[in-house]
Amino acid sequence: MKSNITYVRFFNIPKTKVTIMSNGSDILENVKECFIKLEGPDRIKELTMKALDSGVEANQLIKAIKEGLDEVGKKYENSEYFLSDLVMSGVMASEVTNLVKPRLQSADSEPIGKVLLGTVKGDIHDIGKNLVNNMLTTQGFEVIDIGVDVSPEKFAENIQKHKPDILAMSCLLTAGMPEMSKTVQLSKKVSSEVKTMIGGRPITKEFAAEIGADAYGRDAFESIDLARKMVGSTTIE
Ligand code: B12
Repeated sequence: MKSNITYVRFFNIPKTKVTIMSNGSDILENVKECFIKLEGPDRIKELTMKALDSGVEANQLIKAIKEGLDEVGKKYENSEYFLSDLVMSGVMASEVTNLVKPRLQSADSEPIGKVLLGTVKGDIHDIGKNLVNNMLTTQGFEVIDIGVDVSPEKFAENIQKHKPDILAMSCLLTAGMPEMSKTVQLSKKVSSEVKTMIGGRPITKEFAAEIGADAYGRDAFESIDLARKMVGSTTIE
């Protein structure tokens, strides 16, 4: 049975020992460890700043937080962590992405394509979606992010309103997958031109093919290549 007792955990948890950081991989291990032990926003900010100051690249940090969050997810699945722990991991991840964002390469002035982005109906997870937004924006796309818990109808309305080249959807809950399917079908009804790109933890290439989506992206980095291909852009390497 899950209980609120876990709130105490944030304050009692022993910190990972402060390693004298000799290289990037030590720091990245500490970042991952900090997530697994849920040491809190202040500690993760401190580690992220140290990592960035030591020349660790933004994409390596993003990979480390993903690995840390995967472990948190496993602990939640095993009832070792509770919902409040998931909330804490989300807060910590947002701290890292806020610090990392300015270090990502900034875009040229002319957008190379327009992307409508959102998380599907019933799903409020937005860390992965926000990473996709950051990646595409910094690589020269105009991204219209309509948030989380977006119904198929709201996606369709926004396709008609903004006329994007690409509809990008994120889904972290298996229960959200039918909504993704409905949205793909509806998007085809309202636009013969918009291409669909989907991603998120339970999503696979096979699922994308099954629901008629144009592409599946494993991570935010892959969304860049997929989006470029979709708009036929060869201008940015
Ligand atoms: C943090 C978290 C939360 C936070 C979210 C905070 C936030 N602002 O997003 C909170 C606490 C709110 C939360 C709530 C819930 N959660 Co939660 N959560 C997580 C956790 C630990 C991490 C998710 C995450 O952000 N990962 C890091 C990001 C970077 O990864 P990502 O989103 O997958 O994105 C990457 C790729 O998938 C890809 N990607 C993502 N989107 C897209 C889109 C495109 C177009 C492309 C190309 C790529 C792409 O790129 C990203 C990497 O670069 C996961 C466990 C896990 N391992 O995923 C559980 C998890 C997703 N949650 C789970 C559950 C069950 C819930 C709750 C139902 C719990 C509850 N009892 O209430 C609620 C659901 C609320 C709702 N209606 O949505 C389950 C889902 C199980 C399932 N199969 O459905 C998981 C898997 C935990 C578990 N192992 O049980 N959660």
